[in-house]
Amino acid sequence: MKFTLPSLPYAYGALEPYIDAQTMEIHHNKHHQAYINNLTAALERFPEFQPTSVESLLIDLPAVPSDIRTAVRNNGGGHFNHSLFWQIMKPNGGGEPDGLLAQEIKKSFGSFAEFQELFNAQAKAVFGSGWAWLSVDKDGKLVVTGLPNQDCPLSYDEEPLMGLDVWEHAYYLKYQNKRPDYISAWWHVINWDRVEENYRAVIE
Ligand code: MN3
Repeated sequence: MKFTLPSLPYAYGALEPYIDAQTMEIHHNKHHQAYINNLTAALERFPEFQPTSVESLLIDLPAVPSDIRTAVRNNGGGHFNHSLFWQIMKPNGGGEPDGLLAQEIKKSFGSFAEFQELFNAQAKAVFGSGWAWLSVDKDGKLVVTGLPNQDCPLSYDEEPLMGLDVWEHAYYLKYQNKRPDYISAWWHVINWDRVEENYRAVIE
């Protein structure tokens, strides 16, 4: 199984002014690539252990040889999480979702505004590095969580629909210490069509 860097579905500068081109380039080309390199290096130590996908690794971390389990958790998570992150953003994105997901958000959280408030609170509350997530739990319910480092909802029996990277490398060049400003800006680049697709893939 060979892991490769997915190309971005838009140019590095396409999410300006909300996310700057230099951050996007370093984030994609250096950080994401490093997770792939480190994941590959870890798995090369156990050639008899052949995963079928990065998802399968994260869904069943206890099945990973214990010597490389932490490396797979961090770097496999890094690869999966960033691959999803690039897809759920787009230029001229933002606004509010419609369709099935919008109905479910309303049912689960009361309103889009209440969902957004909860998601923002989780993103702000991540201590140090991590992500905020909207996922579907094992009972089919929408859940908003904050997870540390590169932990992936898949490892918690949840299907991630969208995630916000709040590692400093995701925003520091433009926003410095002002994580809340980055979080507010990010809502302008969400690709709701893609998040809706992710939701349908889980429930259908
Ligand atoms: Mn990142």
